[in-house]
Amino acid sequence: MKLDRLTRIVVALLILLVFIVAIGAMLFLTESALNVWDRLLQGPRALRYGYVAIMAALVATAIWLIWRLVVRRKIRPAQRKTTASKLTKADIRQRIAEAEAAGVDVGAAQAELQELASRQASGAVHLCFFGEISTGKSSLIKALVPDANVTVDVVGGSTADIRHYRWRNDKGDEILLTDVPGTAGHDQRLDEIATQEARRSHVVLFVCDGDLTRAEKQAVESLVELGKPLVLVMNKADRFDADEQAALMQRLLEHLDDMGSVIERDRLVAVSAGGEVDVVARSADGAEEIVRRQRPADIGVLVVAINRVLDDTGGSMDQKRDRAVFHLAADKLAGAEAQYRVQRSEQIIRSATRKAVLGSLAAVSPGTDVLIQGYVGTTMTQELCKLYGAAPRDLDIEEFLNLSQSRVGRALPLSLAVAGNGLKAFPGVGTVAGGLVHAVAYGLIFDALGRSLVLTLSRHGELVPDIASREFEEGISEHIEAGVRRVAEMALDEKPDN
Ligand SMILES: Nc1nc2c(ncn2[C@@H]2O[C@H](COP(=O)(O)OP(=O)(O)OP(=O)(O)O)[C@@H](O)[C@H]2O)c(=O)[nH]1
Ligand SMILES: [Mg+2]
Repeated sequence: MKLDRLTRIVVALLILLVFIVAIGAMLFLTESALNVWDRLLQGPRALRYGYVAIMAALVATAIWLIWRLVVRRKIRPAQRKTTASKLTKADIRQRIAEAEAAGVDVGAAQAELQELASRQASGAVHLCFFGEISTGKSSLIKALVPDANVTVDVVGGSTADIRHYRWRNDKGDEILLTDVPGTAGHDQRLDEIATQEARRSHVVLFVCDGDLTRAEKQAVESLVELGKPLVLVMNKADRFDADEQAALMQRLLEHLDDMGSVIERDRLVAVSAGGEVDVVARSADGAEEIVRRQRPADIGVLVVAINRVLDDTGGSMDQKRDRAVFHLAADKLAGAEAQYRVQRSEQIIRSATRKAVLGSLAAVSPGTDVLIQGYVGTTMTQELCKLYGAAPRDLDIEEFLNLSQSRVGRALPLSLAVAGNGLKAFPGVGTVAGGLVHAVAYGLIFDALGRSLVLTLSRHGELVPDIASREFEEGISEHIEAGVRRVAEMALDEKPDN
C-alpha cells in the first residue's frame, strides 16, 4: 500500500493522539480509582463492602447482558440421545409427562411401559425368534413345542402377528417362545412389529438359513447395540453336506468376528427345525396322493445354547430387558413428538399465512409492503423455534427476518404470477382483482417462510440467521408453487364479498 507523505503524517498524528488520549484516560481512571479506594479505606467497613458488592454486581450484570446478546442459546432435542444409554424409568416417565403436558399423544410410549409392567409381574423369560421370512422361525418353535398350533408355510410371510408359546426347559424355567413375522418381506410394517417385539424380549434367537445378508448383519448389529443377548441360529442345516456346512459356519464366525466379537463364538449353532415337506405317496392300487410329512428335527444344540445364554445373562437379564424397553418407549415418544411438531407447525404456519392474507386484504393503501418483519413474522418465527426446541436470541430472529425480507424482493414477482395463475384455476373466480392476487402472493411468502423454517430447524436444531435465510431463498420458488392452492383457498374464504 502506497500512502503519500501527507497521509502518512496525518495517520502518524492520529496514532499519537490516540495514544495520548489512552494514556490520559488510564491515568485519570487510576487516579480516581485510587482516590475512591483511599476514601473507602478511611470510611466505615460496611460502606467499603457495600461499594465493592455493588461494583461486582454491575460487572456481573454487564457480563450477563453481553452473554445473552452475543452467545446463541440452543436446546437441542437431539442431545438428549447421548445420555440415552443410562435411560431410567424415572427419566422416561418424566419425558412422557412433559410431552403429555405439551399436548403430544403419549399413548404408544405409555403402552410400552404398561406391557413391561405386566411382563415383570408374570416373571416369564421371553425368547424371541427373529429373522428374515421363511428362515424357519415358526418351525423351530414347533420343534421345541410340538403340541403348539404353529403356522408354518413354504410361502414366506406365514406369520403375520406376535404369538407366545409356553416352553419349559429341563430346569423348569418359565419361558415364553415368541414367534414374530419374518423381516424383509413385502410389508415394512411387519418388520417394525418384529423388531419392536425383539426389543421387548430378554433374548433374541436370530434365525438365518445361510450366509448373512447385509441387511441381516445390520439387524444383528443393531440388536447387539441395544444390549440384547443374542444366539445366532443357522437353520435348515440338513440342506448342506458336512463340508458346505463347515464352510458356512466359518463364514458366520467371521461375521461375528467382524462385529468385534461382541457375540461369543459359542452363541452360533447350526440346526434343522425339520419343517414340513410334501411327498407323493403311491398306494397299492397305484393311485398317487400328496401327503405332508414332518422332516426330522435336529435342535439339540439350540436347547444347549438357550440354556447357556440364560445361565450367562441370568442376573442382568431383567435389567437389560427393562432398559431396552425404556429405549423403545423413548423412541415411540420421539416419534409421537415428531408427529406433534409436524401438526403443530402446520397450524402455526396456517395461522400466520391467514393473518398475512387478511392483513393484505384489509390494507387500504398500497405500500403496506413490509412483509415479514412485522408482528406476524416475528410471532411465527418465535413459535416455530420454540416448537423445535431452538431458543434463539431476539436479535437472531430480527436478523433472520431482515435477511429474509431482503430476499423476498426478488421472489415477489414470481409469487404474484403464481398467485394470479393459481386463482384462475378456481371456477367462478373470473377476473381476478389485484388486491386478491396481492393477498395470495403475500400469504404464499409467509407460507414459504414457515415451511422453509421448519425444514431448517429440523435439520439444524437451531436458528442461525444467515443459514436459515439462505435456505429460505433456495427453497422459496418451490414452496410458492406447492402452496398456491392452499393459500388461494384461504384467501377466497377470507374475501369479504364472498
Ligand atoms: N429343509 C428344511 N426346511 C425347513 C427347515 N425348517 C423350516 N423349513 C421350511 O422353511 C419354510 C418356512 O418355514 P417357517 O417355519 O414358516 O418359516 P418362518 O421363518 O416362520 O416364516 P415367516 O413366518 O414367513 O417369516 C417351510 O417350508 C418349512 O418347511 C429345515 O430345518 N430344513
Ligand atoms: Mg413364521
